[in-house]
Amino acid sequence: MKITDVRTILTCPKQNYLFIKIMTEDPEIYGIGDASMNGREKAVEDLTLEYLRPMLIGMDADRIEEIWQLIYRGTYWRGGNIMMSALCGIDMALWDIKGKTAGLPLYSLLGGKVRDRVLCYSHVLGKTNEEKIEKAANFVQEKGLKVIRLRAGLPSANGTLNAAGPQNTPKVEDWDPEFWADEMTDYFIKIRQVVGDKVGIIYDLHERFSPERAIYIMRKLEPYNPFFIEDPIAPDCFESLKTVREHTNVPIAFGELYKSRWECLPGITNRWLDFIRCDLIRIGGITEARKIGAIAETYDVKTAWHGPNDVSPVTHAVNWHLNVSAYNFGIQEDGTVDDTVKEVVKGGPVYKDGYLTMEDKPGIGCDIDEEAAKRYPYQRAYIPVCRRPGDNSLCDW
Ligand code: CS2
Ligand code: MG
Repeated sequence: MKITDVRTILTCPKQNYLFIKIMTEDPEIYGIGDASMNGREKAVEDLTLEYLRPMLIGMDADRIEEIWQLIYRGTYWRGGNIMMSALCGIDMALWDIKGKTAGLPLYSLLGGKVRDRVLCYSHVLGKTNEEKIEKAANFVQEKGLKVIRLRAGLPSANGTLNAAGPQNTPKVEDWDPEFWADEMTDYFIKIRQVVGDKVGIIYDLHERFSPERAIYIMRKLEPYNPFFIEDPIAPDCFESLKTVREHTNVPIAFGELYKSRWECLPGITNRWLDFIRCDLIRIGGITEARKIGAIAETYDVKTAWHGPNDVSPVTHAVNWHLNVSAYNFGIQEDGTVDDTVKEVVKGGPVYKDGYLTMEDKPGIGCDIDEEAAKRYPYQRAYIPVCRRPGDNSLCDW
């Protein structure tokens, strides 16, 4: 079936999302993909419309692998976050078309279910530690979460969501990785005491620490049994990950900033990590996630695909299809879906008792209400930056 058009839908129902819609010769069959990249949405849109759209029109939508390779290798300047995000949106939309054409849900095309529902975790957010402690207790007792996630340093995730209005410069947050490590561990221990021993606690260190600070924190947390420690250090230096691995015993999840299969390789093949947690959008979609997942399975590494609120319910749905059909699934991060987002994006996983389920529909199972999307126009926004209060120097956010 020929591709007749590639369109974009850029909208901000609480957070900027960039969707890609691929139309086919059959007016009833189109595909939806997510190409959202927090803080750089317009750049991805421009690449898609100016360069990728003309070359895709007229191609056979069935040839997903061919199109993936054409965009990745055929550009010569391969990879990078902008290109991989556009490639992901296109890849998801093509898988959606394939599922709709076959009349099968995506998970069925991926080999069928190996589990009925998907274990998930949610973010404990709040402005003060007291608020977060109360939230953690509520998540476990009222909502039935089996695993919760804390994050180092940030009072809340408000800085990453941008419906508050257009910005001209990134928000600055105070942060001192050298001096605030003990606060990180005290907070974890308090939460452990409140939720008890049976609940899994994930700690997202958000690439914020040097290897030696990360090792210090992780060693202190070893007796409190973290489910995993997420992204303790920046992703750039593989030797640093090796060093952290060699000096601590807690499970490590890593990789939300990776943007290719090859960046994932050293951590997986050397077993410097236990959970690979790339963002599907950044690594090029379903086609690439399957390959990374298969390499991980070979090395006894589990998946924990990135799933914050700044990926849309379309990516959450794709994560779900991958999780339900992969033997080496570990856990899924669950973003809270705001009511305004639900106005724009229809479908996606549903939370119940610590797990995610999804209704059977052909393809990915999501659609965009384009009229609703127009009611929430794009607003320029930036991911915040961190500076040390002492000398105002920049550090990893
Ligand atoms: C975080 C993300 O979900 C996570 O684990 O690391 O919320 C991250 O901060 C955002 O995706 C940045 O846009
Ligand atoms: Mg993270």
